[in-house]
Amino acid sequence: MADYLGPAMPEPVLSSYIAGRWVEGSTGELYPDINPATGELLGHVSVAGGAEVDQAVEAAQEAFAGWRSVPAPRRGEILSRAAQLLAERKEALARLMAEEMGKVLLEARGDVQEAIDEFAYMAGEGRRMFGFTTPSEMPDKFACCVRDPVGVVGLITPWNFPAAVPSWKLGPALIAGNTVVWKPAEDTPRVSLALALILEEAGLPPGVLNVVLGTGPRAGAALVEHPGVRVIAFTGSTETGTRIAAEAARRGKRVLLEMGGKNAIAVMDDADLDLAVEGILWSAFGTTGQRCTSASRLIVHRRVLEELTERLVERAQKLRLGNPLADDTDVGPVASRRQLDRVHRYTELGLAEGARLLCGGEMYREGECARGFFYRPTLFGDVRPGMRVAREEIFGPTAVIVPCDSLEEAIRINNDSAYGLSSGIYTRDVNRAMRAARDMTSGIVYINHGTTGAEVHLPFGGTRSTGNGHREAAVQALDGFTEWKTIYVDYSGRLQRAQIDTASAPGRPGTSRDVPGYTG
Ligand code: UN1
Repeated sequence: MADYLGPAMPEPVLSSYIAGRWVEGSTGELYPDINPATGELLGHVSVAGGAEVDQAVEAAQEAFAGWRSVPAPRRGEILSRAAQLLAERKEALARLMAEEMGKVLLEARGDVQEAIDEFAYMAGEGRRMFGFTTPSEMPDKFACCVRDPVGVVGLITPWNFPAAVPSWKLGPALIAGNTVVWKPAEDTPRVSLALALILEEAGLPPGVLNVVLGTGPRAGAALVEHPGVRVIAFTGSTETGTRIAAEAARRGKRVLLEMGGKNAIAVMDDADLDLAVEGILWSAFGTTGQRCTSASRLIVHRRVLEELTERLVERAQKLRLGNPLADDTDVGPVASRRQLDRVHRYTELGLAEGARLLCGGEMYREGECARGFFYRPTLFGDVRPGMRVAREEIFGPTAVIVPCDSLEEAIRINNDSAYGLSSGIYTRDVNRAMRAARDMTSGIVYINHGTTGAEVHLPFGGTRSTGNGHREAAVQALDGFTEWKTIYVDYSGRLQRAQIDTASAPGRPGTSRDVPGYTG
């Protein structure tokens, strides 16, 4: 761990990292960094406030001119090196992540791998960053469009994907030539600092990426309000995202939002049930149900309802809860006491709403899990689409089964949601599959696959309250972090008036001007 944070890291109290230096929080407060599997104290965080945000924005502003002028392919080389360093340290970083937020090692490795993929992909963008050229309506005039960085961007990221999700924002922001102030989640300060230090080791000049460790209400709010920050990119709850959007609108900022989900998997009566069971377990209980893309609604055709339910319950009960660092652990803890309480409140709500608890529904405190924040994988049956457990994001190992009678009904239930991130459907009928792909109105649709597992070179994001129209990852992510600049080059050597001197268009009535080669 110390290797990661560098010899100068003032462990066990973690500080913000601004312009290449450790900066203690001026609030004078500390909060504990806790291992959710064991309850063990990993250290403390020195809480940054508005003063550190000001300092970080200033550092990013100072670094901007230099970073912007580094050719994009060179910036790409730095990202490429970062990808390489991450690959070399994948195991150690994954362990750090498992310790800090409880993701099982297999998935923590996947999280780091996604960051590796994203940096490698965005490194290539440094040699593309395509704009376009198009003919001018005037003779002897050239027209093209290029992407420009916007300036200082503010990133606010969640604890559930502490490497992958930040990389989706850092990759495009940095390759495009922006400088960054990043406020990572309170629960994952170590992984965040480790990632930032790797980028610096790869060659990022000081001040290009600044990490502010603070709370949402203080550091996050200060970042959103800061006049020097042009773009805010946020992943987190819909409630916070909506507040950020309102504040950003008042200040004329661009805001990129990636918020909640209530993702559904539909299972038709012709589905391969073996495959569906595997996909559902992985999507509902993988990452302890704490992915934005986790499946928390299962829309099941009545003809296979009984069989599928039985098989799911049997398998869910066999999932092994335990230390995320152990190879045979299937499900780790939820990330914090706060999350644990939230998940349990939804169990109580489901029971109160009249849903049938099929398995789970309680905390798990046996053996090595005694002191951690573990919750048994939970399934509810007899759920109607209108129940709150079928409508609200729980963000934990809980899925509800909603019966349906047809493909059309499954699609209708899927779409009738405040959210629209990811949907899946299991069917062997290609016609049904294609109709679902066409009519499911989420940002991502999987055929014969669960709802998780997005790849970095395809756009990621959702419809309705999941987002605000932007996409992360893939080339589309550049749209959030760049301004289009249109460049006209007039090489005629005389005044040419667009829209006025229309004689250059044969057959078009207008002012006759001396157009070489044209005698109209
Ligand atoms: C998230 O939960 O915020 O598709 C991201 C997936 C992962 C990313 C999830 N590749 O589930």
